[in-house]
Amino acid sequence: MPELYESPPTRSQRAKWVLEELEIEYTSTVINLPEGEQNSDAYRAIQPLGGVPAIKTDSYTMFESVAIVLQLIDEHPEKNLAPTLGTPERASYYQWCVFAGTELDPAIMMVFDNTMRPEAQHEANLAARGRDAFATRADILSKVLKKQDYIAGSNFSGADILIGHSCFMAALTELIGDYPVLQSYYARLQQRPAHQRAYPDFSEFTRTLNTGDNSIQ
Ligand SMILES: N[C@@H](CCC(=O)N[C@@H](CS)C(=O)NCC(=O)O)C(=O)O
Repeated sequence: MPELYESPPTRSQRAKWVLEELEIEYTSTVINLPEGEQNSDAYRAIQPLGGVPAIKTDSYTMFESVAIVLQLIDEHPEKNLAPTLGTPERASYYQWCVFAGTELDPAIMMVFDNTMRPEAQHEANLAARGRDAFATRADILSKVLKKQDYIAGSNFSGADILIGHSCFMAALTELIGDYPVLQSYYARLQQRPAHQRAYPDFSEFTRTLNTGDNSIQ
């Protein structure tokens, strides 16, 4: 049975969401980030950067939220969470999966780090740069999602799990409000039972974010 290393609510939610969508039984180890558990030698042997998520299966250990989602979906082709290999739809799927990790995450995290991280020095100019970067990317996504329900076409796929988590982070950082198309897309994703299992009510966490009682990284 796979073991998920997680710290809710972080990018480990992507791995949890895909496990839930694929109906894979798994066990979970919570890495307490505020307590620094990610820096233990034991965890660094699993994830050398000390981040979450990571996953350990009978045959491999891996990290990187985007890669974990892609790998688990490939192991369960019967669940149809990725378009057929070699098709134009598959090209779009790869594009948006990578876009989530390389374009959306850095923009959103720049805003998060400079507005919400309790222990950090906040730099207003960096927050503004993050907002600008997010705006450009949100416009690109909105143009696509105006024409179709899901980011890689008419069917839900792993790309929606990856971009959907970015929408969660964009909601947390109050970035999504200016993008109604993105908001209704995210609302559609939130209706999925697997999403609801992976993203329980995090409002208590959000409430304590600025008090320093909690931390997300
Ligand atoms: N690119 C990595 C980023 C992983 C990452 O930085 N995760 C954050 C939580 S969202 C973390 O664990 N930070 C703790 C730390 O780096 O000490 C992924 O997508 O899995």
